[in-house]
Amino acid sequence: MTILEISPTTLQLHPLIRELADVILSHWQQYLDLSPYELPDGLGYVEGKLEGEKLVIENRCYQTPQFRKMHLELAKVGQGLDILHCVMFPRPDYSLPMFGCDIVAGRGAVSAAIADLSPANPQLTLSDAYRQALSQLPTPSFSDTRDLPEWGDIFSDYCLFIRPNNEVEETQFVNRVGDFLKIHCQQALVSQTVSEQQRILNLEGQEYYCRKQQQNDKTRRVLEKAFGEEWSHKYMTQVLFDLPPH
Ligand code: BLA
Repeated sequence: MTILEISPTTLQLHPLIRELADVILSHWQQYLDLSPYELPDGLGYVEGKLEGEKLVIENRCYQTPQFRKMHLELAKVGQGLDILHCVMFPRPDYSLPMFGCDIVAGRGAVSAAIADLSPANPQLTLSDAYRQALSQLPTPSFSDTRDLPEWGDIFSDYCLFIRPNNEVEETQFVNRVGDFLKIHCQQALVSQTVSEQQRILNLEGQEYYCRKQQQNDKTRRVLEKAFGEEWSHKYMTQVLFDLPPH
């Protein structure tokens, strides 16, 4: 097992983002055999200006035998907007869903907290093993659930999309994402490689997922204001949601 030094963030972030980042990194370290993954063109740490405010992005990225790329991004826009973004891209030789998570906190309050294990196959279905494990989890209750955007057909029935209203709900969110990660890591460790035919279907599923995520105008707008159109297009298609190589 490789021991990787994971440095704590230097950014001042909303406590929910800090807690969730810790939960994600500790699950990765506890369950998986991490090696570094280099993002293209020194895109590990970037700074830009959004309407005169500094946008700072810190990336951590790893790979394992089952995952091509596990990306955790923490971003801060001036004093007003903190963002956590995380995606685990499975290697297409394994039939595993995509873990994805996004938290957006503006001026102290979290406006969006979303987490899912999203199917990555043309049928858009989770395997029986995942359904079985997910259905055993306690049912959370949140006062403010939000509607998915129109590109959101990629998300599973288990997708959480909420605006947490207090610390109890924030803790419930973090715990449930921890449950998702534990199930995902445990399933990944026992998963077997698939046939070439299934591998192609898994690739198609991941491509569909990425193309849909690339349609998120809210993410694009934040990036474009700070870094311009060309840079943002490259960042969304090569760093956040790059298509897996064939
Ligand atoms: C929403 N994402 C948002 C919003 C912003 C960002 C500002 C709007 C918040 C709100 O409506 O309250 C911004 N997110 C970012 C930026 C980055 C980012 C700048 O990750 C990166 C630098 N997005 C993801 C992943 C998922 C995701 C992995 O990156 C899900 C697994 C979902 N974000 C997601 C969804 C919305 C959102 C579904 C709501 C979009 C909408 O309502 O139109």
